[in-house]
Amino acid sequence: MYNLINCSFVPRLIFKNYFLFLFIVVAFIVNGFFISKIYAEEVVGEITVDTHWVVEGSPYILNEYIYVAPDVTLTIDPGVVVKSLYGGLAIDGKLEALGTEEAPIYFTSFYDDTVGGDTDGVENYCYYNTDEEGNNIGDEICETYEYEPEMEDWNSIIIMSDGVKSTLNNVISKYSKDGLLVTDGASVLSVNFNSDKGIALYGSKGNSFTGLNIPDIEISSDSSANITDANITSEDIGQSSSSVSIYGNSSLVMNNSVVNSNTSSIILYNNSSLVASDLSLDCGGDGIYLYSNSSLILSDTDIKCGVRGIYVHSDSTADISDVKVSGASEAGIMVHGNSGEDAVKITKSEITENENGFIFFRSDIVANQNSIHDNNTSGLTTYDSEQFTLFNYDLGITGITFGVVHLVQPIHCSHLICLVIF
Ligand SMILES: [Ca+2]
Ligand SMILES: [Ca+2]
Repeated sequence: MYNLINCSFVPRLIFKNYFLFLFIVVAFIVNGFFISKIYAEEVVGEITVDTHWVVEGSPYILNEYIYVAPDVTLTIDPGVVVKSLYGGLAIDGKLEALGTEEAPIYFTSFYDDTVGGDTDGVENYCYYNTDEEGNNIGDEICETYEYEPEMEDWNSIIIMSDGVKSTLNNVISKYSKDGLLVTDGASVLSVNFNSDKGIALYGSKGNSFTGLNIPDIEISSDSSANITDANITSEDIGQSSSSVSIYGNSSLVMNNSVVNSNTSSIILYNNSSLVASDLSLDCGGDGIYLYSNSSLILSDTDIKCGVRGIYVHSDSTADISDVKVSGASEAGIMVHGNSGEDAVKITKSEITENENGFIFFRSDIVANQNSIHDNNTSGLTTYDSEQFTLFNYDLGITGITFGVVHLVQPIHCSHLICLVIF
């Protein structure tokens, strides 16, 4: 059963006239005249009672923002296809998008023929060839044109119901303008969300995403999220400053995930935090860049980024262990201007094949059991007059500039000397 109270079979005037005509003609051709099956159901206006979208009513067509009122639940069954041109979903109630791995739910362009049938039909156009005087030559020539889907064909899914947790399971979103926005105290519990546009969490706490395939995510304005098994990959150059942005008193816990882009992987600032493990970061800018009272706890991570692997400054803190950092043109790890006691701890990590391995100044650091080796210009650079103690398993440090650095080999590194520099 499906609820028709808020639905209409009458396509709106938003369609061009020929489009409306084709819509009806194609529907009749495919379904036959007066066969009860609905070819495509357009949804208009507000949804004000609990509503259930089912496969039999699919694809559902949205050509404007469909508003789901407070205390109202829109439930979408596995396998349902939602197509849109210029429209979207604005959830002020609750969205229960309950796709399965076998039958995901699609949100896509009205022009997308690959799922939910050929909803847009084809455009027919006819013309004559003419001579130099403009006279028609020969018979009328008729051809058809197929509209192909493009990015930004429709708007977004906005979830904005204060205190309500919506579900997005096995949802595939394509060709939207703004992806998924969760805001105003709403939150999302999601398993397998796949989108060619990113996610924005704004004033949204307690989100959970397991199995996430998106180009970028922005977490801001007192938001929080837990992300596991994500692939955050963007092929667009310069689309955003980073793949993952966390700012404005926001926090992210991220595990077992991959972040790839031409820009920076993860940026956090303005009193924000990241707790992460088992990450693989491959990027053109900075791997993890934190500043302005932000904090990082990071373990079991491989960072291969073009400018800096990890960059910590402006009264931030970092606790880094079992991390490998390589490939940076400036520094594997750069730390400065963090006033807290033991502000930055780096243990059991390998910093190798960067231009400079580890650069620090005006920060209290604890670094031990690290391997800093085979960096191009220097293994270690500090501009401070204070004394630091670093315990290294590997003294393959090619340069130490300025400052007072106290390097001590642990006992079981017998092939290396104990080095003290003043
Ligand atoms: Ca098409
Ligand atoms: Ca078509």
